[in-house]
Amino acid sequence: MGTALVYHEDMTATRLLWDDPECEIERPERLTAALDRLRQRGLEQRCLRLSAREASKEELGLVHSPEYVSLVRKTQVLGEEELQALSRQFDAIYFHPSTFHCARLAAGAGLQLVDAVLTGTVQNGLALVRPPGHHSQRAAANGFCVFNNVAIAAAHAKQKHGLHRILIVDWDVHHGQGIQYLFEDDPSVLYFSWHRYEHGRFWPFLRESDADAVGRGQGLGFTVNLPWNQVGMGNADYMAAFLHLLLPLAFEFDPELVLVSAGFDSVIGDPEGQMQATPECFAHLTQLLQVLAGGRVCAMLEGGYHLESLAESVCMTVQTLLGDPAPPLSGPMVPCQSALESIQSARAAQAPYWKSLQLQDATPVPTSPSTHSPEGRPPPLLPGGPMCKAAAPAPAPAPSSFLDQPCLCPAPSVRTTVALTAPDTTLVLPPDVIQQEGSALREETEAWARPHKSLAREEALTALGKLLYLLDGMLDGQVNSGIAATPASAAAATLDVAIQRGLSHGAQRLLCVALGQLDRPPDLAHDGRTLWLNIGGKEAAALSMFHVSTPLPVMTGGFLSCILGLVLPLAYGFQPDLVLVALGPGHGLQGPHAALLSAMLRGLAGGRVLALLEEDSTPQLAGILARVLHGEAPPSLGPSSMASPEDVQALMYLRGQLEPQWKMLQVGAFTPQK
Ligand code: X5A
Ligand code: ZN
Repeated sequence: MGTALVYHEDMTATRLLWDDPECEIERPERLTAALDRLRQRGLEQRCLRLSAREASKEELGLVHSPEYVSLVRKTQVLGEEELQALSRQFDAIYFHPSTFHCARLAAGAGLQLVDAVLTGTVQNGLALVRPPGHHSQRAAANGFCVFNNVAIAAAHAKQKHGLHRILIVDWDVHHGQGIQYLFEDDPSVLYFSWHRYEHGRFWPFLRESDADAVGRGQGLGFTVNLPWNQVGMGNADYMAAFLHLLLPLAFEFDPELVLVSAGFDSVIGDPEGQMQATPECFAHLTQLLQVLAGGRVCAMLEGGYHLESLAESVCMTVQTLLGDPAPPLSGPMVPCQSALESIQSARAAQAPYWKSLQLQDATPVPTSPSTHSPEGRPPPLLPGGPMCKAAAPAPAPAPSSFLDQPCLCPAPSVRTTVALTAPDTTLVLPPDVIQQEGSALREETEAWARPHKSLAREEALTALGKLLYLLDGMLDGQVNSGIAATPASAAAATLDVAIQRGLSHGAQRLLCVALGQLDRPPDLAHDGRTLWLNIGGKEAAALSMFHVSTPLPVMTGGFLSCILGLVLPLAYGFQPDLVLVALGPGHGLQGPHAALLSAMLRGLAGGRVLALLEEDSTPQLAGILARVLHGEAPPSLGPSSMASPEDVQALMYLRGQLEPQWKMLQVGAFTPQK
């Protein structure tokens, strides 16, 4: 449905007119650098370009006092001396004769974006604005911010569009205390912010930036602060924060709209943040947010002072909003101790208000699940063979070693290919290519099928031929993702062949998520090249770190914690370059659940995901999966039920078994007793 890019050149006008080392980083080039890079990448041209308008006095009045708005209006006619004197009345602020105009455009840009998304003109978008907004308060400018762009947009979405639940994700490296103050008692706005804190020793030095500030009155639990107490937080830390803190709450909240205070001073290279996360991380954060609110995501620029990193991160965000798959994350996916402590303390502070956090943090890790094997003892973890270390903290081969292989080049010309037998689906593959007696593909298909009795029938053989054709397209980099069908009786064998074929044709690490009754192929080596994850097994079991089975959670809440707390941490830790998702016999997944799982797995392997369905799946299921793999937002699941005690038990058991090897599973660290 499209992505809006809201901008106005006039917003480059405001600038610092005197000497002030604290404020000099907030420069006009921030906007031009971001926009130039978007053009270079051809991303700007793919967006719906909207020219920003000024917010009205009434619109500014949604969050600011009339006196404050007129004070800012008066700066238009002040001389440099007076501007400087007024600026000194606020913390980290400069005024310029153009400030009022720019700040009204910045707020107006956010309003236009929200209107475009909520009227269905576009699916999502980014407002590239200056000055930023999240520090500004009802009657105060603060931290380069004059009007609170995101807060105004949220108030407008409530007032003009009648929304009841808005999620604000503030990934800027500073605490958006302005947004926090404006909505602290408002349960219709869930505000999440992570920020450099260093136990209160970092600007803006506020006690209320800590994890125990959780909102007040009706708004208790609707302010979520994640203070970083050390610099150097990286991709694994940010991903862990989303998987283990933000997303469980966000799904439970079930927002109608997601606003992002998109500051990029949290990226590597930024002088303010001193963090380590790479620009690609913002593609992943964006993609994770796109599964909420039916994909209605409005991002607005806040900070970001390293021009190169800023431009690159803005491109990653826009590219992802446009539906392109996220580039794989680099570096070992191991959150640091300090990050884990922060995440744990935020979870503990929020637990009284969120049922998605309650059971898990209250349940002691069992040594054996109640549902486990009749012998009563779980099988020991196998060491995992020679490649075991590949997925351990210091991966060898390093992820980058496979990223430059030709079969893995990004952005294939075809994003999603569909190979289904149903007549009403777009069939990209000519059937005769596969069926032709003596054709190369036919012969190869027959050779792969020979060891499998279930693949002897013509229908099974034809389906396998199509799947192999599609898989080859993916491995060659011509096609990004795909969806294929197979007769139910041939599902296991077809999956087996797909795995072997993937591994022998260029995939270094293959993640297979098998739903329903699909056994791990018997001859699959424990060499660390395949991570086998079965959802729908009889019991929770980790036969090795690469062979995990868990029952299908009965409740939606359990399904969500299974994805966020198990599947994605394992998947991100494994760093596959090919993902197979198979909906096998008795998978029991409803369309929206299957769509959500597939949408989230798209974050792996550069979106190189092949979904395998049973032939008699409904056209609706095939359709929804094809759309999601293509980059469309999955439908929202609605308010989620609580996980059942059995669901939680299975998850906690597996976490206990697997945490030593898969560090992304860690939800928190125990703070040493003082
Ligand atoms: C929007 C933003 C930072 C202010 C830092 C003052 N403001 N030291 O990133
Ligand atoms: Zn900032």
